[in-house]
Amino acid sequence: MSDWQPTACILCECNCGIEVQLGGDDGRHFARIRGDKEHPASQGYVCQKATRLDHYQNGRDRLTAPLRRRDDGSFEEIDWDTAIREVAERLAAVRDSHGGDKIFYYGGAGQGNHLPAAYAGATLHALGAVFRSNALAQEKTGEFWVNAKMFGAGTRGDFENCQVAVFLGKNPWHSHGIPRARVVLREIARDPARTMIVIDPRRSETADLADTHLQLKPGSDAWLLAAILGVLVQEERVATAWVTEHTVGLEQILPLLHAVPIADYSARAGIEEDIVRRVARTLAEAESVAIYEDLGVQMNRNSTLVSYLHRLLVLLTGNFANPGGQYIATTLHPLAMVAPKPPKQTPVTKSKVIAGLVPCNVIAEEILCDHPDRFRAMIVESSNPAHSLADTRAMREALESLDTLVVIDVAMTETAQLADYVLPVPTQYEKWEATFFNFDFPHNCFHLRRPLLPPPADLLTEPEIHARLVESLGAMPEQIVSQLEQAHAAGGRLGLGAAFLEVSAGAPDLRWLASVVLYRALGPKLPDGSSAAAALWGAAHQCAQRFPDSVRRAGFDGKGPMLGEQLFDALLESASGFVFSMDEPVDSWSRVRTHGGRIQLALPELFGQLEGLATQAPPAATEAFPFILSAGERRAYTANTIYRDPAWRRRGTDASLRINPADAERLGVVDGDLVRLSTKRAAVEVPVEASDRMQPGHVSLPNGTGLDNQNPDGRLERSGIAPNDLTAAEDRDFLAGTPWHKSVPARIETVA
Ligand SMILES: Nc1nc2c(c(=O)[nH]1)N[C@H]1C(S)=C(S)[C@@H](COP(=O)(O)OP(=O)(O)OC[C@H]3O[C@@H](n4cnc5c(=O)[nH]c(N)nc54)[C@H](O)[C@@H]3O)O[C@H]1N2
Ligand SMILES: Nc1nc2c(c(=O)[nH]1)N[C@H]1C(S)=C(S)[C@@H](COP(=O)(O)OP(=O)(O)OC[C@H]3O[C@@H](n4cnc5c(=O)[nH]c(N)nc54)[C@H](O)[C@@H]3O)O[C@H]1N2
Ligand code: SF4
Ligand SMILES: [Mo]
Repeated sequence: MSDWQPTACILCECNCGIEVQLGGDDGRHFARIRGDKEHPASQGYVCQKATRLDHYQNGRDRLTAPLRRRDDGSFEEIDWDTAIREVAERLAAVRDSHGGDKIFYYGGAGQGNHLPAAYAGATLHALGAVFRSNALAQEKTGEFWVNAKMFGAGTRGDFENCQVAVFLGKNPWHSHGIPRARVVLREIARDPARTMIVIDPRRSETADLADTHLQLKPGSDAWLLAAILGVLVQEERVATAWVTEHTVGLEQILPLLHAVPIADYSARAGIEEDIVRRVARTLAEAESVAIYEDLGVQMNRNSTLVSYLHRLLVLLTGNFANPGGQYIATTLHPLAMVAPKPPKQTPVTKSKVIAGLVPCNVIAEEILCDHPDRFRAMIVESSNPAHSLADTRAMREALESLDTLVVIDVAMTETAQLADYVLPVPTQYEKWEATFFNFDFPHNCFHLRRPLLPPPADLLTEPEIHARLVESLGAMPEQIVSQLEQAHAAGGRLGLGAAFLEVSAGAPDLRWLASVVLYRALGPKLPDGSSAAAALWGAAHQCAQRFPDSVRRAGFDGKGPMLGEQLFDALLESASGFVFSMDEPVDSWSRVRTHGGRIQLALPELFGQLEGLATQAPPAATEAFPFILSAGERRAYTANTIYRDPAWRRRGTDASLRINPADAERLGVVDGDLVRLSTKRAAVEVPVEASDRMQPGHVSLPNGTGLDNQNPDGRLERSGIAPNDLTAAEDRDFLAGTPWHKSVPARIETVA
């Protein structure tokens, strides 16, 4: 067996540091995996899912050569030169006859690999493509919109240090999202001076540890949060001095919150008024409160409103830029793709484009029509929208109707099966990779991972694919590349930096092509084949310029451009990741970008929805659909569609429909029985599992199940339920367009 090699788990945004020993017959298997104690964020922590990573590295449906679809629908292998040339020609033809804005880009990153997104912007620019999206636009765009309006930046809660922790539609025990989640949760639960509040219709594993579990009715969060805010205002518990000093707009929201009927809204959420009042007082009196909202509310009714009410709770109790409250993190590389800005609205449905992203729930509609501005071609990279987006039937139909679909992936996914060209890449353990999910506080970390083993075949990395596509499209500024090479030969990276600034002045487009230009000019000079890190060089300099004090506190002392150089060196050399910045809570103030550094409390775009709660009701049982289905729960053995082999899931019940025991009894079903689960969109058969975690009337399906694996004879075989067969794209937030997956009206019938 080989030595332990450091890398990271790629299954969730935490990207815990791990160490791997290779072994097996061919030396290509992950024989042993353990947490990496040297990793500055995870410190040796891992959850049970990471030990199965061989199911990814040596996974089902692996691609080993570029594929082209034949007229009869089957695929044939082609060489890379043909693949790159034909993909470039087909996309250029769409651009030339219909305009580059008809080419739509989806993905660019998964839970563990964000370098594709750092390079893909260059391809988009070369094609004149502007519209793009990814999974963030089916979960986080409502939250992004609210944060942008209120703070001009993203906020996170400091759960290591908070006195009161609130998890709102978030189950960190299984889904993580904060480093060393289970350790942090246990610490809060054990400490009598700290309080944990969980808002979840299900008694989640996190709720087991909570001091207070608000087991509300599914989809009723807006009423509950409005009631809590109503208490703060009506009992005069608002941190008025703090709010007056730091925010604007209080006078606009006070009347709305004075008008909230607390008893009525508490009842609509299914929570006793006394408990709602007690929770509001706990939040008002706490030294610090950190709140984490996630899919339970973001994929649900009134989601953007809930994101807003969440921020009002934080702010009316003065919990921003205080120790243990919310903060704005430093960034080494932005999460958003570096690409030309799209228009504010989508071409066909005129939906709001937030953070540069088209709402996922309108993508099929933007394709399946005869509108002259419809999307006609698509590049999908590191994503599986034919499985992960709402309404799979419509999504598949849309993908099939495209003039050209190009998929860049490691595996033959449900989306790749529909492609015209499939471009295979090395796994995340066969190349240099990194993620931009770096939001930690007070110390923020970055981890550039080294390859553990070479790819099994002639595969190109994403940076190489994008560089070649740009070249094939004739858009690579070759002269600038050679100027930069010469500058590097004469003056190293500092010389290259000076030359880059000089040429940028005369070439405004260069910023969009910078990644591939640096990949060609600087990449080959970087150590150990780390050319994919070239795009991070500029990012390290920007980080040093934007956050010099935080970077210095992390132990870097260079002057001028040397600070950025030091950061980049540390990035290349720290095989287990490194701390690039060290913050103080007050640093968040310098990152607020609204109203002269004051936070904007009033978002009039949402006032109508807030007032509208009075005349609406949370989703309720009807005769046709007596159950509310949450389609896509994170469980012990789910991991999006990153693991394609169902055998990785050793606990079979992780793929079943969970139902309250009394409901199961009423239906006359026991664990393992198949039931017919119907929504307005479709019906499927699924095994049930009775669970007292579920409240009566609420049922839950896992996420990531129901993949179509290829059998050795080429036939596809489905295992489990694909949740988006059951969901409908039109059930979405009025503002952000995010789906209502967590409260789908459903019916359950027994099957013979
Ligand atoms: N094990 C595992 N971990 C993962 C992933 C995975 O696939 N598997 N995926 C990762 C990704 S991509 C993401 S985005 C995160 C998501 O992480 P989470 O958002 O924590 O995951 P979910 O289980 O989808 O939803 C969280 C909770 O919302 C609750 N919920 C359902 N309906 C409602 C409601 O009406 N109101 C409220 N308040 N809560 C409700 C559910 O009962 C559930 O406990 O997880 C990440 N981590
Ligand atoms: N109904 C319902 N639907 C949901 C959810 C839900 O809760 N309910 N959750 C949603 C959420 S929050 C998310 S984030 C999405 C996730 O859905 P997607 O964003 O579509 O992505 P993943 O399922 O994470 O799949 C990642 C893809 O990347 C590929 N891949 C792995 N490594 C590499 C690599 O190195 N390079 C390239 N190019 N590709 C690679 C994998 O083979 C896989 O195809 O699912 C969403 N869908
Ligand atoms: S928390 Fe678990 S799934 Fe997430 S990165 Fe760490 S080991 Fe992987
Ligand atoms: Mo996600």
